[in-house]
Parts: sequence; C-alpha cells; structure tokens
Amino acid sequence: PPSADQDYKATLLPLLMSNNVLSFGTYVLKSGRESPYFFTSSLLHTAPLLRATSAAYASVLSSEPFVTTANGITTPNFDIIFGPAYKGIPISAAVTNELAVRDSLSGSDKGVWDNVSYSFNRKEAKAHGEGGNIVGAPLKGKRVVIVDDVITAGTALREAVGIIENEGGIVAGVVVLLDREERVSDAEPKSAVGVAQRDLGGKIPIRSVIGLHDLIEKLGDKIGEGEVQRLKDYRARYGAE
Ligand code: OMP
Repeated sequence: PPSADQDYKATLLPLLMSNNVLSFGTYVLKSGRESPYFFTSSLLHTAPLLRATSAAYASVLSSEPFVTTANGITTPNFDIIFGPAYKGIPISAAVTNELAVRDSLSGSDKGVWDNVSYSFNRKEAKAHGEGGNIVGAPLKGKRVVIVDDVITAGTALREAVGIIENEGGIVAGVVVLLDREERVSDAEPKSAVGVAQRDLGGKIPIRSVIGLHDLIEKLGDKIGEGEVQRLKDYRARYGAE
C-alpha cells in the first residue's frame, strides 16, 4: 500500500495542475533563470486547495523530527509557525488551524497543539500603535518553524531566518511546498536547501512536500515526454550537484 506521504502527493499534484498552481511553459524566475515550469502559490485561495495544501504541511509538521512521541504522547518541537510575508501568511494561519483540527477529529493527543501559534512579518515597519514588525506570537526565545511556498536559490529563506533571529527567535525547522532542487549559483553548486542546512548548523530539519524530482518521475502521463525532457534539461543546467 502507498505510504501516507505518497498518498497525499498522488492527490496533490493533479489538484495543483488542474488549478494552474503548477504550470508548464516559459517563465523567468527571481534568480533570472528561465524555467519550463512555475509554481504560483497565490492561486491557493479556494477551500479545496487550502485544505489539501495545509494537510500536506500538517502531515510533515506532525511527524518526526518536528514532533517527539513518547509513551503514545506527541509533543511538538516548536512553538511558532512563521509565514514570511506575503505568501507565507495564509499558510501559517491555515496550517496552525489544520494541526489542531486533525487532532480534535482523531480524538487522540487532545490539546497538544494548543500552545502552537502562528506569526508573520510585516513588509513595512509600523511606527504607531503597538509598533513592531511582527504580527501574531512574539518570537523572542521561541522555537520557530518557517513555512513557505517555494525554494529556488534560497534568498527568501535567508531573509526569513534573518527576521526571526533579529527578533530573538530560534529557527527550529523549515517546511516548503516545493523544493525546485536548484543550485544556489554557478559558483555555489550546492542546493539551496543544502546551503540553508549548513548555515543553520546542520541539525535543523528542512523538508519539502514536493520536489522537482517528483514532477520528472510522476507527470510523464499528464504533461507528455516533451515537457518532461524540458524539466530534465533544466535540471541539467540549474540542478544542484
Ligand atoms: P528563492 O528566494 O530564490 O529561493 O525563490 C523563492 C521565491 O521565488 C518564492 O518565494 C517565490 O516568490 C518565487 N517563485 C515562485 O513563486 N514560484 C516558482 O516556481 C519559482 C519562483 C522563483 O522566482 O524562483
């Protein structure tokens, strides 16, 4: 039987494609690379897409090493789910909710997620009112997991880590929906995830729901061999070593 992991991938990929969240063509990335595919997380605004994607993140965040299970009791190894502005914001709130909803449905581990909060940054600093650059739970001294949409060269992730550390938070992990599995640059052929892992001290979990390899391995029937070949050519040019 397929594992839970394969199971949600099998349903998520077609759903993302039929809603054009995952699309194939020619796109210019933030890094300047010309890509044969693009992931548009701003299209994840309907209930079915929000539910399917939050479930995927929640499934990662409710398993090891993001949680520890002892004597049948699961304990999260983080306090805050941080969504970098703007696209991480709805993800952070939806996933925080999803974790608690699943446990209330299963009846097990009641209340284990009650002390997990979401938090996100403002893009523009606020000088009046409560001030500050963070909305949601304060990060100081807390174990913070970053949830984001896509990692390519790792620029967005580095920014998020900087914000959290600046607030006195402790980066405790990262979950992205899509890891494009690309090298940081021609001078740094390691993957963005590999470099982030190294920069964070090696022990911090960084996980993705989907990787470029899934598209290459699983979408032949849906997009055709020509498109798959374009993905492989792209990987040969920009893929991590
Ligand atoms: P890096 O900062 O290079 O890791 O790129 C990640 C960001 O690129 C994402 O947060 C998006 O803003 C954007 N992006 C996508 O949204 N989808 C893609 O398929 C590719 C990119 C990108 O420009 O690399």
